[in-house]
Amino acid sequence: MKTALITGATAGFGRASAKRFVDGGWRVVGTGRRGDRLRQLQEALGDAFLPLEIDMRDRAGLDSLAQLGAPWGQIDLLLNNAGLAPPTTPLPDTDWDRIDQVIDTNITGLVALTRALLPGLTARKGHIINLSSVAATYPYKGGAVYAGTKAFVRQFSLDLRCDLAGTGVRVTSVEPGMAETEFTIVRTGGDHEASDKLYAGMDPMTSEDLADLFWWLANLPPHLNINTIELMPVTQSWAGFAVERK
Ligand code: NDP
Ligand code: 8X3
Repeated sequence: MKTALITGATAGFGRASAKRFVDGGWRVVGTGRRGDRLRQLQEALGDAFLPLEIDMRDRAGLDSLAQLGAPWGQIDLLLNNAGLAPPTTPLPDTDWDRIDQVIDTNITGLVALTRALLPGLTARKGHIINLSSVAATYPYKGGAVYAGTKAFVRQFSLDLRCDLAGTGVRVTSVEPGMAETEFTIVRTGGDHEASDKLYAGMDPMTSEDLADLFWWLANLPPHLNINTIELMPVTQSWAGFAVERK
């Protein structure tokens, strides 16, 4: 029986992935800050799911994940999924605490957890799937901090592969476009109307779409590494450059 550690299992991609992997016969350790959500998930998924209330900004909490005993500590897949975005307001108008929280969660927490788990993942020839975004590649107004963190995640993933050459550990950067989760509700500080409007009539990707992708990646033959994978709903594509005219 294989084991996945999924960060951010209380909502969106992470929650759907916990279900997908438990349904597929894996053991799943799921983390997040909302303990009530984690407990609900354990009630739904049963003994194959271990809920651990851990904030990605709590270094000691992240380190404790490397000390889990067997079988939960025998991690084959680290799904670095937890993440969030600050509002798309101009940078000087964006609250510093929101910016700090995003950088700390999306970058520092992800690196700290990966570093803590690498010895075990190396011993087991495991797999690391990191959540980047299309925002890492395509700039948009108000995206600077969020997109910057996701560009970091993409490059971190690629460079980590160099360090891991010869170990058999796989690393994949997943770069999704628009998927309807709690992402925009969190980004806007709880504005459900803004979130509904953003996804209205455009058939966005779902958390289950992403969970299926992670499942596929995790079950590829061990000689194969998908370095990066970018995906969007069919209804999403690119706009042109912004040009100033006199
Ligand atoms: P959701 O807001 O639905 O879920 C985010 C998850 O991250 C929650 O479980 C939340 O748990 C967890 N999380 C956030 N901050 C922390 C923290 N400090 N400590 C622990 N857990 C934390 O968003 P998505 O499912 O959409 O996002 C998942 C990932 O996918 C993110 O990295 C996001 O940037 C990325 N992504 C999302 C896209 C989209 O369109 N939805 C597109 C591209 C990438 P809790 O609040 O309980 O702590
Ligand atoms: C989330 C997708 O396009 O809102 O990573 O930045 S986007």
